[in-house]
Amino acid sequence: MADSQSPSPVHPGIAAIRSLALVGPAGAGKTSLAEALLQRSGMLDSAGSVERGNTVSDFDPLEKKLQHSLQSSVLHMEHAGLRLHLIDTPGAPDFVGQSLPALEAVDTAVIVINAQNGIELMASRMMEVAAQRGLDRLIVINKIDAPGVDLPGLLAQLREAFGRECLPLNLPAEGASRVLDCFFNIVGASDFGSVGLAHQALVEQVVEVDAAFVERYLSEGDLDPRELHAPLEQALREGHLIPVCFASAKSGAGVAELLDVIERLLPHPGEGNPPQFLRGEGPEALPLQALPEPEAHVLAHVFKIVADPYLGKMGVLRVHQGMLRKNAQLLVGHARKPFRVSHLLRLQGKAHVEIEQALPGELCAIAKVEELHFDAVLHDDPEDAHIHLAALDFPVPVHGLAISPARHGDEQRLWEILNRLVDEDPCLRVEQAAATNETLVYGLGELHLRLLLERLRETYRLEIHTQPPRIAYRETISAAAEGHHRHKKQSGGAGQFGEVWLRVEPLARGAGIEFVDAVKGGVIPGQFMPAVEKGVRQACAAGVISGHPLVDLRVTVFDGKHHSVDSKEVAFVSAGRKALVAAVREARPLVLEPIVAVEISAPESAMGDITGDLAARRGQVSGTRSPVPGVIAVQGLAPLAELASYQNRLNALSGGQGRYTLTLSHYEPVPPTTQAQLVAGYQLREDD
Ligand SMILES: Nc1nc2c(ncn2[C@@H]2O[C@H](COP(=O)(O)OP(=O)(O)OP(=O)(O)O)[C@@H](O)[C@H]2O)c(=O)[nH]1
Ligand SMILES: [Mg+2]
Repeated sequence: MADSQSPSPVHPGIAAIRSLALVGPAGAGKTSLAEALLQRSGMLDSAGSVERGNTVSDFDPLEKKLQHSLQSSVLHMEHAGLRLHLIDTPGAPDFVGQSLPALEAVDTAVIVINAQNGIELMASRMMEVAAQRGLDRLIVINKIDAPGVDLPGLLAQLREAFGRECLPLNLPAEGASRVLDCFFNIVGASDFGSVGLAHQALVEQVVEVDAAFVERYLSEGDLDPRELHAPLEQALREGHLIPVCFASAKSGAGVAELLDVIERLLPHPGEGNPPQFLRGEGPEALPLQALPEPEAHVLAHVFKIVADPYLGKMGVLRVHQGMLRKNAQLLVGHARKPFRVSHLLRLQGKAHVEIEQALPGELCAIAKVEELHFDAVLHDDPEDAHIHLAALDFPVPVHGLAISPARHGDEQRLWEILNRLVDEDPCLRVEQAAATNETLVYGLGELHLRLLLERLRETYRLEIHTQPPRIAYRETISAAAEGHHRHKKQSGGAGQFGEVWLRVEPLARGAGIEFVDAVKGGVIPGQFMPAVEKGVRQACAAGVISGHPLVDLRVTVFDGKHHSVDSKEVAFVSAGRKALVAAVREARPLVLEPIVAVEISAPESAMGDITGDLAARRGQVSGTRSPVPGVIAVQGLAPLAELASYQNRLNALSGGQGRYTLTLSHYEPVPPTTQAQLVAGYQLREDD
C-alpha cells in the first residue's frame, strides 16, 4: 500500500485489461449488444438473440422465458491483444441488487439508451450512481436501425439532461446503416451534424483538462488525437467528457467501432479512478488506495454470489491489487482462518474455464467456498482485515409476501433455499415472523417476488402457497413507563425464581433497541443479566400489542431479586420478557407503518387522475419532472399499505402505460382506527 500513485511503468498485462458494465433500462439492448461484441471480437461464430433464447449472458431458463436479464452475467473477450471483461446487467428496477454491484467491479459504466424510448429512469439513475462511484462513463445509443427514431433530438436531450460533456464519438451515416468516427477521423458525410465539428468539439473538450494542451491546441490549430491519450483519460475520469456512441446490436452498425473505442480509448485498471476502499469502521474509517500492481498484497472484492444448487457457492470478484493465484491462501475480511483457492475460474455466462492467475483489474470467480459472501473483501495479509468498499445505496425491500411450502415437511428446506437466494441478492430479505410463525419474504416489487416464486418452483421444485402481501408494521412507545415481573415456580424439586424491574423510554426513529443494565448491589447477579436481556429482546421481536417487532426504545433494568438456590436462567428470561410486556402496555404503544417514496411515470394526460388517486390513498405529491417529452414523473410519499396491487390501478388510470417504483422512506404511526383494527386482529389470533 502507498499513499501516492506509483511512478513505475504499467505492467503490460494490466495495460491490456478493460472492464465495463452494460447498464441502463430494460429492453435497451444490453444483452444483444454484449452478444454482438462477443461475435465481433471473434469469441462467437454467430451471435445469438434474446428472442431465440440463445445468448451467452441470458442463460437462465427464467431469463429465456421472460426475454429479460434477471441477473448480472460476466463475460470475457480476447481481441487485438487485449482482454475485455464485460458485465451484462438486468435493467428492470426490481433487479438493481444485481446491477448496482456490477459498478463496483469495473472501470467504465456503459449506459445503454434505447433510441426508441429516449432517456428512461434507469438510464438517469445509472448515470448518477456511476458518477458517485467515480467510474468513467460512456453512453451508447442503441437501436439506431429502428424506424422513426429521432437521433439528433435524442442527442440534444442527452446533453440537456446530463450536461454538455456528452459529446458524440461517432455519428450515424448512410441511413444509420453504419457510423462514422469523429475522434480520429475528420471527414465523411453523416446523417446529421458535421464530422469535422464533432471532432473539433471532442478535441477542445479533452484539451481543457490540461493547460499545456490548451496552449498547444491554440497555437497549432488541431492536435493529433493519438497524442491526446493522457488528457482524454483524465477527462473521462473527471467526468469532463462523457462520450456518446451510436449502435445497433441488431444490424451490427457501430459494433466494430464500439469495440475499437473500448480498446483505444477506455481506461485500463491504472487509468480509472481508484475504487472507494476504506480501512476501519464507522466514522474513523480512512480512505485507502488499492494499487493495481501484481507485486502488492492481494486485495479482491466479491461483487456477486452464485448459489448453484449443484455446484455450491461461488463468489465472483474483481482483483483490485496484487496477483491472485490458484492455490493461494486467502482470508475473508477479519476471519482468522484462511481458505485455499482450489478453483479459480474465468466466466463466460454460465460456462467457465479454470485459470492459474488473475491480474489486478481482472474479474474471476472462486468456486466451492462457503465462507464467501456478497461484499466480502479477500486478502492475504492479516493487516488488511478491516478493509471494505464504501457501501452502495441499495433500496430497502418493502414488498412483502407470506409464503409456505405446499407440502408439509418442506419448511426447513424452503428456509435454507431462501437464505441461499438472499445471499445472491442484496435486495431480497427473508424473515421468520415470531408472532405468526410465517415465513415472510421482502423484495423491491411485484415482479421481484413473482420471480422468486417461479425460481422456487422451477429450479428447486418447491410448490409454494402465498398470502396477500403483508405490511412490515412495527411497534414503538410514545411515553416512558415501568414494568415488573416476578417469575416463581415451586414444583416438587428445585424451584425457579427471578424478579425484574425495568423502565422503557422512547428513542428517535431508527435508533433500534438499547439495553441498559443499571442494577445496583448485585440484586440481579451479573451472570443472569444476559438472560434478562434475552427475554427483553424476545419480547421486542414478538411485539406486544399487534404482533410486530418493537423498535426505537431504551430498556433500563434498574432493580430485581434473585434467590441463591432457585435462580435459573430460564426464570430471568421469562421475568425479563414479561416485565417488558407490562412496561410497554403502560408506555402508550403505537403501531408504525412504512411510508414509501414513490415515483410514478405516465403519459401527461393521465397525471390528473393519478395524483387525485394518490391523494385518496393518503399520499402526498412532492414534485414532478419530465424525463422525456410527453411523460410526467410524479414524486411523492404514501403509506405502503395503500399501494397493494397498485400496478393494476395504475394500468387502469394510464391505459397500461404507467410505471412506478417504491423505496422505503421512513416509518410513521398509523391512523388510530387502523391501530385499533390491527390490535383487535392480533388479540383474536392470540385468543385462538
Ligand atoms: N431494432 C432493434 N432491436 C434491438 C436492438 N438491440 C436489441 N433489440 C431488441 O430489443 C429487445 C431487448 O433487447 P435485450 O438485449 O434483451 O435488452 P436488455 O437491455 O438486455 O434488457 P434487460 O435484460 O431487460 O435489461 C429484444 O427484443 C432485442 O432483439 C437493436 O439494435 N435494434
Ligand atoms: Mg439483458
